Amino acid sequence: MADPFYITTAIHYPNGRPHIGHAYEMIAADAIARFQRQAGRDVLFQTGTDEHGLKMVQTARERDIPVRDLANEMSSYFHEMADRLGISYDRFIRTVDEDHYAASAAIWQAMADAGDLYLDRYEGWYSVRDEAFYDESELTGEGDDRRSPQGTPVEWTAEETWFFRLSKYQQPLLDLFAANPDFIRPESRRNEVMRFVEGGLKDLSVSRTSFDWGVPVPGSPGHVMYVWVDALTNYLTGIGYPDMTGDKAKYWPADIHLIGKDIVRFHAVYWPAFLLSAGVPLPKSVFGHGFLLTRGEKMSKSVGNVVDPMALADAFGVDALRYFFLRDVSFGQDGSYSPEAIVTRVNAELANSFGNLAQRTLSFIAKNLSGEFPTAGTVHEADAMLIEEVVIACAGFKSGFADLALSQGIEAWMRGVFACNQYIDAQAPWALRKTDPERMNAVLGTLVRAIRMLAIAILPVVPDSAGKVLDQIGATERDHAAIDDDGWYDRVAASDFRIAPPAPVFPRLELPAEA
Ligand code: ME8
Repeated sequence: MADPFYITTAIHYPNGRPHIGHAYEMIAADAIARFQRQAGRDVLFQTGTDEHGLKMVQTARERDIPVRDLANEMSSYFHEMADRLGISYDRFIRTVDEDHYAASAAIWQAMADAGDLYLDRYEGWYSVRDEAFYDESELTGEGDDRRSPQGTPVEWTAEETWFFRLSKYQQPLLDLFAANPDFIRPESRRNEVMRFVEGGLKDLSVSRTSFDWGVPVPGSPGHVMYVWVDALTNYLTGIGYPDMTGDKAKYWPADIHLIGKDIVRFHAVYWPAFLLSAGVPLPKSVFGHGFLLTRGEKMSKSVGNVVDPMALADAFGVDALRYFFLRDVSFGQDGSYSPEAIVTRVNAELANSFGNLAQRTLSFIAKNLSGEFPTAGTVHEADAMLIEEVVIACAGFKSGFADLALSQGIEAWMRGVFACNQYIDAQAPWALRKTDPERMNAVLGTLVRAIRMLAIAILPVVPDSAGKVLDQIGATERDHAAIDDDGWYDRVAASDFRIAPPAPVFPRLELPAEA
């Protein structure tokens, strides 16, 4: 039985249309999910929308529409975006789903049964934009200009709410971090969270009475759950909680909760505390990726630099966008996006390097060998050396992706592509056609082998285009075991498969006129 692997993205607030940060997170999670499937893991991949809370209520009020209509409309844009970007999710969860209400009620009940919930009066600062409570000491600014650590406005709230005994979990959480250095990654986020917990934890207000757009608190009319309680529970809804014996239960504990750096506290402090209280095993790791900036600046509606990911996909193509994000941004750190940067990166590495390698090689075989794989030839040491470099490049990709060092993984892969291009220039098969056809055969065979390995390795990043290259050479097996399958070449060569004149797979990008 394949080893289960459960990866989740944050669920996104559908109070507006998706932006590039949302797209980035989905793409990164998707690449990891695809990679783990190739490695033979039995993957469950969940993404979706986080539809409750005051921010949704207020946005609906501003637009003068029912909040449910806002949620339905906006959630559908996230769902469409996921499909457009080739996100291979198993479930697109919405927190209005019926089973999610059941899971949220169950975790609430389990925390209540543990004696961790009590009624009291909450008075303090709340940021609607962050959907977060803050301690006075965390705020900056004065009077009406008080701001959260994320720079969002805060308002004073006072109401009767349920409290969760978060303070009780301070030491258990510190023990957890000490025993599992990889629970929070990257390291910088881990340090931040440790400092926060060491500073002392106050009990957390976990219900609201001033609005009703949320999951009702069991047995407490007038209270809805604080949006983060139900939001975090989506990860358990996805595996069928509270039934821990059903067909999806094997995926728990989750392997990776992939989220952005601004919500690490919720995932690395509140969530494990809720789970400890409810007696549910803890996820294995939380990874806080960085933020994407537009030309180095924070995206904001008022600055007018919020980028529509669908427009980018239309302008450059989905795979180009995926490649750029995963290659250009060092995973875990902030990254910057600009049309020029996408065009430069994608043209240099995909169009001019890998694309050109495949295109030159395959069209030459289609034209000069009627598409047949050459079987005999004069082998030189350079051939084995190239294959060795490609094997190392694929291994570098794999170890990068296994460690969530995505950009380094792709960089290692690129070294394999460069090695192929050096080889093709040095061996010059086009010239050998007349002078030494036997040597030409060996060179072309080596290149086809190398192209196949590189295309399989890069599939998680550019699934559509790398898939097309593999189609062009009749390579149907695409998991990691296939990379090492030495017999593949001879089997296809012996079959009646022929390489047809290939359509270019990685087009050269142009800067859009308005960019
Ligand atoms: O926080 N670059 O939802 P959200 C990269 N509903 N990532 C970004 C980003 C940017 N510029 N801006 C936001 C929420 N993100 C909650 C999550 S999970 C149980 C509930 C990331 O729509 C952000 O860090 O505000 C988060 O991981 C995700 O997008 C959704 O943000």
